[in-house]
Amino acid sequence: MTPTGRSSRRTLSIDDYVEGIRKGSRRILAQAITLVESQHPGDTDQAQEVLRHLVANTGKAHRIGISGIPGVGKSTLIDALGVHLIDSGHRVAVLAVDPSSSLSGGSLLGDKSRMPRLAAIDKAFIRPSPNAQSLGGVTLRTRESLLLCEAAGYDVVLVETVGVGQSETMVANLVDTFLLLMLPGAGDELQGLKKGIVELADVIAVNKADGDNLERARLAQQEYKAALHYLPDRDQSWSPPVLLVSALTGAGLSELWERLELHRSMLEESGELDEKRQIQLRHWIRTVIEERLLVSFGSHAGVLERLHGLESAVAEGRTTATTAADELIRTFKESLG
Ligand SMILES: Nc1nc2c(ncn2[C@@H]2O[C@H](COP(=O)(O)OP(=O)(O)OP(=O)(O)O)[C@@H](O)[C@H]2O)c(=O)[nH]1
Ligand SMILES: [Mg+2]
Repeated sequence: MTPTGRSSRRTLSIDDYVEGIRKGSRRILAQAITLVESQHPGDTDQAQEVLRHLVANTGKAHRIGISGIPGVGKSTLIDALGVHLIDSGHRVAVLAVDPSSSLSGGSLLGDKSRMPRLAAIDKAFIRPSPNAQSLGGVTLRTRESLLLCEAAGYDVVLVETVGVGQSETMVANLVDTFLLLMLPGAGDELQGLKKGIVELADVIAVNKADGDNLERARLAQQEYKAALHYLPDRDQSWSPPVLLVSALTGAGLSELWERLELHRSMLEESGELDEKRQIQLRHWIRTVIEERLLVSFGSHAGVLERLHGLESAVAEGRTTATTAADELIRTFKESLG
């Protein structure tokens, strides 16, 4: 973050943020998200104050997670779907959760250059993944950014995340509908069939069903449909459809949107939406507590003082890892006294 960036944000008051977002200003929304993403304690307090004022204006959007292995076409699909939605009167925001961004220092997910058509439209708002310390941190920031987008009047929020590791589980925990993109013909294992990602999916779409790929896409569709039968029934009222789409040609996109909307209306009508969001809120509180506790534990002077010695003791076989961990926790707790 540049020093000028910080000082220009500083000139905004809580009211400026709150009013600006309520009026739907993209510029102020972007600045508020920067505030939410900031690790600076002063910014955190201000961000929470802004969120407290806006929380009553949140909750109305259809929150959709979009996952799938790198290169499956998430950004291209978001670009095409986003334009389609805006044409039919929606306001679309795109956020991203990238677990690798904390390592690489830069984020590819949510990159505007991968969504050129949507990025050129005023009614769309696109935000790349924050570079936070941990996946938990990235997801927490994204959840708060999502609330800010809702308060700014976006009625569809698309969250792009890569289908490797734990990020899709975290994203499934902050959306209403989880869309999993698959490739025609790539191995099941590669695509997470065996890793439990498919269990999270509310809708599955085989992308790149175009040109020479079409036949293989149809085969993949049949395979995934068959594979879904072997999964335990997680939900009586909804069985995930497996669709064919082409983000490139736009084929199948209207049907995809119909299914996504159908899933959301099923949630609303059955009362599951409220239930789901309640569970997500509880999960959110726990994640914040874990994040906060880990940070204060990890920076606690007494803990740091003893850490090295205890690590050596474990390495040399003089004590066990659990005993060492318990001692550190005792040191931490005593200081809370
Ligand atoms: N033929 C064909 N190519 C596609 C389609 N969708 C995406 N592609 C191409 O696939 C490549 C990867 O697309 P992206 O949208 O960047 O994929 P992604 O899943 O967002 O990738 P990461 O963000 O890196 O995880 C690009 O070259 C796209 O042009 C499609 O429906 N058909
Ligand atoms: Mg992408």
